[in-house]
Amino acid sequence: MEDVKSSPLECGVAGRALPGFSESGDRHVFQPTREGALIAVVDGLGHGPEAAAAALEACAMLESNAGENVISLIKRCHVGLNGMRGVVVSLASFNFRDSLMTWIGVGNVHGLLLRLDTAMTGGDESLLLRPGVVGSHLPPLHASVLPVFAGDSLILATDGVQVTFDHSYVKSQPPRKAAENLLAQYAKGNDDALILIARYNGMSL
Ligand SMILES: [Mn+2]
Repeated sequence: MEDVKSSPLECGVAGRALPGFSESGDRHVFQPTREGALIAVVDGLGHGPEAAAAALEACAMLESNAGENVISLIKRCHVGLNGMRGVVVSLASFNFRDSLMTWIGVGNVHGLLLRLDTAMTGGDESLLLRPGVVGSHLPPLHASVLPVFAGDSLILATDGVQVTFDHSYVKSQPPRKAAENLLAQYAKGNDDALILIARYNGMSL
């Protein structure tokens, strides 16, 4: 008999550029690391090609250094974006063996960890966002470390998405489908928009 192993982290993304523009300044990263995976959502300030170029540059730096600490990653992007548009970014680094997530947000990329079992785990968690712009002015950097449990979902969404949606909906849908449906329903239409949903499945034996 063959074992069916599910991936420890299942990621679904939906995004769209501001109508009239071909490139979105909202980008994401889903990069495996030695210990787990790095997830990021980046929003280049404004919209159009310059916003997209800055966001792509930030994502490239995050992808090639994904195993670094999230605070080091923010600093690296801050220095690397010198001379370009700034970006706002939220990062989450997963350690699968220890079932831990370390997250940090600079600017206004909304972050929520939706618990499958709120009674057992103490409830949903919101990412504390510190005002600032990576590449322009950084706030004091503090990251939080949280335990994650199988079935928990991480939601990251840019400010082009109205984030007042019914989060319980996310639990009943595969991540990609949930992201697509939420974007279709809640994209504001006056900015680039991106929503990422990552479901933690844990390490199956
Ligand atoms: Mn935006």
